[in-house]
Amino acid sequence: MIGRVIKGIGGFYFVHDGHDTVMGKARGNLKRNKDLIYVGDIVDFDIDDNDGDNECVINKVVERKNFLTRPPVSNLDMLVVVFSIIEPAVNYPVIDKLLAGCERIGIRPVVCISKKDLVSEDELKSVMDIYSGLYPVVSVNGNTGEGMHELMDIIRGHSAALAGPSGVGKSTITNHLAHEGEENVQTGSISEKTGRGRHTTRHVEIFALPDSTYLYDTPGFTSLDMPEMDLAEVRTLFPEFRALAGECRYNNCAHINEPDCAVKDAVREGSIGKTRYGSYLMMMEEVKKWLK
Ligand SMILES: Nc1nc2c(ncn2[C@@H]2O[C@H](COP(=O)(O)OP(=O)(O)O)[C@@H](O)[C@H]2O)c(=O)[nH]1
Ligand SMILES: [Mg+2]
Ligand SMILES: [Zn+2]
Repeated sequence: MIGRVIKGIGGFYFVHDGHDTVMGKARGNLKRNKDLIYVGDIVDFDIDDNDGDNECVINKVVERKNFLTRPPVSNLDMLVVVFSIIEPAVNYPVIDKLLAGCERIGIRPVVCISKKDLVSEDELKSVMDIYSGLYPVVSVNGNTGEGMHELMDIIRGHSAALAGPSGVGKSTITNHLAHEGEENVQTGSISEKTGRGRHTTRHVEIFALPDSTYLYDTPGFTSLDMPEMDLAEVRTLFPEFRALAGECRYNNCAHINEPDCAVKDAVREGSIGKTRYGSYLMMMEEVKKWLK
């Protein structure tokens, strides 16, 4: 049978087969390599009829679509990049780097603006407009649950994790989404179920939600590993720059000092966000430093 590993504790794995969760161990030959099974792995398993604690035995890990090492998870379809506009104030380079990291790894990013109750409609719209042509954008209020169904509809049928700075409301959103499909939305009851505090997520664990939706509950990551990259790769991670390919005077335009640059024109006209371009320049500087 085929299932997804949704939790691992001390050599035991919890495998969700689409309906139920069974607990078991890896077959002997799988165990020899350390860390061979990641939370998120799709595995081939058998139900173990022998007496004992095991309900299943894992035969094999299906080839991973992708994996991250910090936190260690695999097979993510989507990353929901969460940030508030104030409290805490948005840090565009941090957000844009997460989005660029998704582009690089091949994970679909979703932009989620939290704490919409703290800003005016106009302010919210101006930030949503920066991203709305690029990625799915949703705004949410963790106090009222506003926007949570919309976010659920975006991730439905996919495996998704929340990322973003601490304090922006990721745990609050997780609590809402984990109860999608239930009659009464009750913040805080995740901790009742799992017996741990809301703010003390230490292990990665996946919530199996309705409609084959898997929500990865991680300690929260604020950045993605960005291993060696050359300068020319940075501009490929901005979809709005890619859309203008061939429109700059120079084919290999870095969109910085070159004349007749379509990207700089778009920034001037406002069709590319100033903050997006600012994040690009910052990433270019960082890569230059690594290359030295
Ligand atoms: N005003 C407001 N506060 C929120 C909202 N969502 C979460 N918070 C508060 O922001 C704080 C941080 O939330 P938390 O979910 O722990 O953020 P995390 O660090 O990203 O997991 C908590 O005090 C929440 O009650 C929201 O939509 N509006
Ligand atoms: Mg949290
Ligand atoms: Zn250019």
